[in-house]
Amino acid sequence: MTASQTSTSPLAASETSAARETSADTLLARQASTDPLTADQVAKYRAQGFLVIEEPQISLSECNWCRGLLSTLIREGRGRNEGRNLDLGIMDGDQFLSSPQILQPSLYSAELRTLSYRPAALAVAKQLLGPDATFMGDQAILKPIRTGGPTPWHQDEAFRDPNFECKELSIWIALSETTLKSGPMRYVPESHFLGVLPHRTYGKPGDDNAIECYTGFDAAAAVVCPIPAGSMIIHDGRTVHGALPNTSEGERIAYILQFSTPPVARAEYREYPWLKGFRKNMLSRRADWLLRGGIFPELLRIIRSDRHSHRHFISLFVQRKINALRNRFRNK
Ligand SMILES: O=C(O)CCC(=O)C(=O)O
Repeated sequence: MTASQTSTSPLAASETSAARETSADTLLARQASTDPLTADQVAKYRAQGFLVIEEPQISLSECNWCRGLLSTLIREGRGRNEGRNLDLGIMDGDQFLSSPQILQPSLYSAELRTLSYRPAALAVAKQLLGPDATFMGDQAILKPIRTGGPTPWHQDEAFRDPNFECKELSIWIALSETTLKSGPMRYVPESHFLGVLPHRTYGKPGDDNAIECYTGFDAAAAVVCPIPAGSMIIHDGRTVHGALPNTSEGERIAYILQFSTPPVARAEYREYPWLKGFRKNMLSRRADWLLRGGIFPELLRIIRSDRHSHRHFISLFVQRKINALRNRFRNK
């Protein structure tokens, strides 16, 4: 599907609203239950560090609507200057295996917040992380037909500021069927008990937008998880996971919702060496954009967003400043 063939046409929009009415009933039913997961599912998640929900939770028409929105945002390069539209791809000989990604797409398309599964996703997060859990952000990863690159092994927590602690989880939603050939997710069971493992940067030389966990776990124990469109996988922030390349004739798009408890500053200073120099190009684009006045639309977007509650956002900001001061004195 090209950017101009997405669900923005009136026909597609009316199909979408009909489907969304149907999913509203499902939504009401879900909201009635505060604990969406069964005790068995919770036990499995806690034991393995991930949980596959095979039964589609989102209708096909809603998947198509969401896929259309996200692939347009990715292809139009929305958020590129802000450092939110990047590629996790790598060179394979002469060929670039691409994996374009957009971070925080709901900042650019508020419609995404109306996804029928959103309230249920928050309820899942509260059930697994506790009542303080809030929405941390969203992202989408597209693996193009035949040349979609793999996603390297990693733990989500290894991307975070090492001087804060929180519990987090992601809900990985397949917006198209993921088969063994179209870039399915793979998970290393019980790896969430291993702590944060060593990572290194990964990507195109000079444009490494991803990190890779390269030691300390048993890749041979990984479970590959192909799932139908509308189904999802919940994983812990410490579970080692990645995805296979897309060698199929269909595009693979996943929409990922992330939730966390409020981050708390660590008493002891810690560094993640792999974050030094990581995403340098992207971060310098972002710094330029902010300095050239981007700071104003950025603040407006954050104020209007539902990313973390504003209380969490302000407390994180204040704690970061305190931490930076503390580190400056520590280094004197
Ligand atoms: O979709 C992918 O290829 C990777 C997703 C991922 O790593 C995540 O959801 O944490």
